[in-house]
Amino acid sequence: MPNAATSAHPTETPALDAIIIGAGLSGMYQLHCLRDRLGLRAQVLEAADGVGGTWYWNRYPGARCDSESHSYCFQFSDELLKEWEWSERYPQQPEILRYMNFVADKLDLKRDIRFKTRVTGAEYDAARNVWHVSTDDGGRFTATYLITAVGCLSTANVPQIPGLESFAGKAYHTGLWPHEGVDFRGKRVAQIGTGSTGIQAAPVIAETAGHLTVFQRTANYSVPAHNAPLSPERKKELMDRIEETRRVMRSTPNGHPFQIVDRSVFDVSDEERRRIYEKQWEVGGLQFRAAFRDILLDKKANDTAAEFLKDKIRSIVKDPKTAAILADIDHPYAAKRPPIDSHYFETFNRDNVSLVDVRSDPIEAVTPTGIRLKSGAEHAVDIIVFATGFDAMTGSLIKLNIKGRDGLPLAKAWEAGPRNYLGIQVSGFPNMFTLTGPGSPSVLCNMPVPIEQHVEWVTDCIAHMRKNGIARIEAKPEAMDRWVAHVNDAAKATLLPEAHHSWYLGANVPGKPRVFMPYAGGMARFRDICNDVAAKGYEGFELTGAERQAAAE
Ligand code: NA7
Repeated sequence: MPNAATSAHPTETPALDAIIIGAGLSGMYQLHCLRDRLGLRAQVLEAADGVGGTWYWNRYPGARCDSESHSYCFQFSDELLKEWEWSERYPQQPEILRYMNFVADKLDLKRDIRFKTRVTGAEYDAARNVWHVSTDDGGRFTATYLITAVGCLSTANVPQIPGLESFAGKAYHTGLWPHEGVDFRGKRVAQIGTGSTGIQAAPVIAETAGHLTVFQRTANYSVPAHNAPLSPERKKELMDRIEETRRVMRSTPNGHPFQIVDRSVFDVSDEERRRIYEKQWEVGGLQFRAAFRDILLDKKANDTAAEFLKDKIRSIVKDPKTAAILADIDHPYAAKRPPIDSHYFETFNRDNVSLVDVRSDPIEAVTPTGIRLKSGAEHAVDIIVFATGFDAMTGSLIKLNIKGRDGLPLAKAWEAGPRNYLGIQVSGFPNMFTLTGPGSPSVLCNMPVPIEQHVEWVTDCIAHMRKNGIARIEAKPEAMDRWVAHVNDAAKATLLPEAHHSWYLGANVPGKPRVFMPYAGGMARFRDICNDVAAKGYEGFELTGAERQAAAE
């Protein structure tokens, strides 16, 4: 059968079974599952001119994954795993993009992805029980299922600083980086933001910039990544242990290939704890937080890790004033997404790097020649790099301009923060699935793990519907209420909500409701809950058969 939407950008297309928005990891795998496993007519719509999702856009200097390469890939296919070889412990953005193209080509996905096509609206048509989707090039698509695969971190957050439009130099957001790169040689560069991105970018920018000034609002912890090329022996070892790695990734709360050690910070002496932290520091990466089970559960336990890490900053950074500003961290370790780095703190020992504390002296304006602070201090710069993060988790969904039953906009349904069931479905939006949506573990995990779980659950759900003549699935409002309460309780059982300015809470975007968005109850537990819901005949969802639907219309 000819594919519904490969003909050159028609204004009307024949009905599809599914429209998938986004060609990152989740959209690609969802296409493969629906098309190649269930035999459905599925179409991916993608704004970029290539696959990759967040890895297509985030091409900033130093962009690298914080998950170890052997775990940051699809696990569903042995063939894909065996044919691909990672070169480093943590993969760099170009290598990840190559991997994603390898998968897309291997599974022959690109013929069903319409690139350079941005979705501008989606509306549920109750009479026909279909979704109508419109795109920026005048395209109109109709499908039974609407699946959003837009990622959690894809809507750039550029702060509305007065005077920005008057800046005579160049300004870039890290998440919308020019493909041709940016030449920093001899330039005075301002970097605003010290989250995971800023911490990766600063050391690389500093290598070529004339001068780099880092504007820090919230000081941050970071643990060295100890990135290195993978030796042939290590590659072999990783391949030999593939089954074990998979088992660990499926059983841990955050989908990483390491276990959290089952001991309390207070089970060991101060001296022993220090030795353990030193060892974890040498191991490097996100594994640092796995040293004890209570680091993210008990403030006193967390303080021991926090103090260790602040001491490290003070011992690395030579200028005591700069060290004090960097170590003046106001939240528990890992309550915000914990960055990992390659020589971040060491970068402040370079002659061409300086730090400005914009917590005590906030940015007031961008001028034609640079950045002015509240105190009146001016920093003349040629380039501004906004490493200021994203309108995370909900931003990209709301931007799609989705309207459910009776024209209800998703933006309205989520006015007070995201409300859904299992992170996947919103009452009033039948047959719409939001992959790794708010309320699912997503960003608290090594992303390919929650992506595979959500995609497979949706695939099984759609297969069940088709087998049993179910025309419509929709989360029940009361199931949604219970889930939102459970997501809140899971967050409250941890220290995560204590980072008041975190993007997990939506606090980085002015006016965004403060709701803890990801599910903190752990990936393994979430998987069990989702499986249980399915086993109980999709408990908490309203399933409507084709006949009942016809009778009601
Ligand atoms: P983050 O983690 O949201 O970090 C953004 C940084 O930018 C953070 O330091 C912010 O300070 C700072 N920021 C944001 N707006 C401003 C303004 N107006 N003035 C000064 N500083 C500002 O984004 P990342 O891109 O680093 O990381 C996102 C995720 O991508 C990461 O966690 C990984 O999962 C991958 P704040 O902390 O808000 O005071």
